[in-house]
Amino acid sequence: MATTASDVLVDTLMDWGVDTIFGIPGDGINGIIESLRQKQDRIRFVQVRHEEAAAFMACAYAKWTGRLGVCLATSGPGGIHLLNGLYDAKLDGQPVLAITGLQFHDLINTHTQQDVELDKLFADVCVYNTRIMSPTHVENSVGLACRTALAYRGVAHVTMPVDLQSQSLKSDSRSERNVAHHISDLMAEGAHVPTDDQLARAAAILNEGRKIAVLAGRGALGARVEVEAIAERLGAPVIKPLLGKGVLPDDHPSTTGGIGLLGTTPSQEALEGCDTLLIIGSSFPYIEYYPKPGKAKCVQIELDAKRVSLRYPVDAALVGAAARVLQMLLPKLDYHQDRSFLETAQAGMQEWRALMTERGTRTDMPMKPQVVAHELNKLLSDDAIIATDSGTITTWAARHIDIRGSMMFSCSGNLATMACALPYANAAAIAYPGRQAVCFIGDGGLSMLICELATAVKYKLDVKIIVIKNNTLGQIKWEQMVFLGNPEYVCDLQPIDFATVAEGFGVASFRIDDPASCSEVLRQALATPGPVLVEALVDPHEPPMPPKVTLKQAAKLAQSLASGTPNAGRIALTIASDTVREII
Ligand SMILES: Cc1ncc(C[n+]2csc(CCOP(=O)(O)OP(=O)(O)O)c2C)c(N)n1
Ligand SMILES: [Mg+2]
Repeated sequence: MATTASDVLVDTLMDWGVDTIFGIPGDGINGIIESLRQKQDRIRFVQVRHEEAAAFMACAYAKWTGRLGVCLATSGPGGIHLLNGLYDAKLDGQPVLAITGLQFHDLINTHTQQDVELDKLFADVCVYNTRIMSPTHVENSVGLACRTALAYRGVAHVTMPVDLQSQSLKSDSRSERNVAHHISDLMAEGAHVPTDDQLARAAAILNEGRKIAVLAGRGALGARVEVEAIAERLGAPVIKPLLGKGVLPDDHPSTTGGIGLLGTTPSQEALEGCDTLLIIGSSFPYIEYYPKPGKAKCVQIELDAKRVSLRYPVDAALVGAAARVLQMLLPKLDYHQDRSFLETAQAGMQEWRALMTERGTRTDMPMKPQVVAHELNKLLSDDAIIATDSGTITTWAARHIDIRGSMMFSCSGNLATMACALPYANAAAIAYPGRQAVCFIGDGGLSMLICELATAVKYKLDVKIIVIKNNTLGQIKWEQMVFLGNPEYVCDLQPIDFATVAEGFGVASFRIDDPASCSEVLRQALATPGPVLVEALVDPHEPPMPPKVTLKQAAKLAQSLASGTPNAGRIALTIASDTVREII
């Protein structure tokens, strides 16, 4: 049988270690699908129900495994659907290859059907982006696409005219310069080690620091031992931006947990009070939470040189992978005898944990959303993989789900898109069968890609979906009120009976609306094999309180309540009773 251009494509992917592709077939990629059919014993195609989910799954597969994630979509609409997931990968720095179909090579740009030049459309999202011109152009361009996505931690895209896909390699005339097999699949990783001078300068700053705070983000995942060691040496609290939640277990004595609107008060106070800041693998985007420029000396460890001093004026920068650089830096650091800055943070964390327990154990009806996250946390395995979505649910997950053991946690960090959590959890279940894969999501987010319940059923994925049903786009409701002082508008959602919908998909389902039975229902749900959905009906008026409420925020909220927010009385009462309980 003649080798086709698509065969070369699939063989090249396999040479690069790709064993899974997420997508939906279509008439613009039938040649590629045929090659995948023939090689299905060596590379699996996971069929989703919306191409956006395929791109989210490719991104999540890369996040969970550290490998290249790959998605495939047909010409025109299929490719267009990928975009949001591809931007998620771009913004969170994940290696993803998108493969799409293009119209017949001699009809492009003639108003033919599905005539969308996807390479032009994807220009902004890609680190590598090409239109395949002939079967002999496949091996070198696809190899380079894989290499570039991995080397630059970004999105690569190849699009192939539909007629080329089935053309045999022999039928094509190879240009003279394109010598057959002139590339290999050897992936070389740059060593990126700082010089002795750079290390000495960084060490001097850290040795002089009296109140040192560490900000450890997603670039520090996998450097747990080294982060623990440096925190211990410096007597420094470790603050974890959300994508770095897995860097240290949440009960570790050095960590003050998350930062930002969904973070903890001790993290915010550590950043406000430090005289020295050590940033490890983080581009945490909320600049207002960093110390005021010039207030603290700053050392940054960062893989990507262009991100040095991105959010804070840095005094010493060490470019390289977190674990390796920390190993080089550690021997140069003195043990800090004065532990008072850390001890203040630890005392703050005790209070914070008591507050979270208070918020997570309330018996009020309607049930508080924190109760669900709090009870779920107690039941999760130490190797669970947790995906969460964008909304108030991000705050509940960030604060009430604790990292233990080898747990992993992710969400759409920098794009902060809704709808990713179910594809992320499905990808986790595919990558790690046998581990608990949990999707913690809002009713708005789930309804956007609810079709992916079918993917979970089709592949018998062991995913547990916890949908927090408040019948509103909660996060936006609070933003309208607290940031702008406006009355809430167009956030209410038409209620969906998710438990019944899930049954229609063939997903086992449970309902909770009472804190008294919350733990037991969650326990049953987690113990049920295969895909399971738990619909948790919660109080829509429970606010995601920032770690410290500013006067401006309080004034805006009052303004919003006074100027016609629906249910203003209920909201005021909820906030007042929360505050009174917490003070008592
Ligand atoms: C694709 C997309 N559309 C809109 C937004 C803006 N947005 C952020 S959070 C949010 C509300 C999420 O609602 P839901 O999923 O119900 O969670 P809740 O806030 O109620 O917990 C919206 C609309 C977004 N981040 N992504
Ligand atoms: Mg909601």
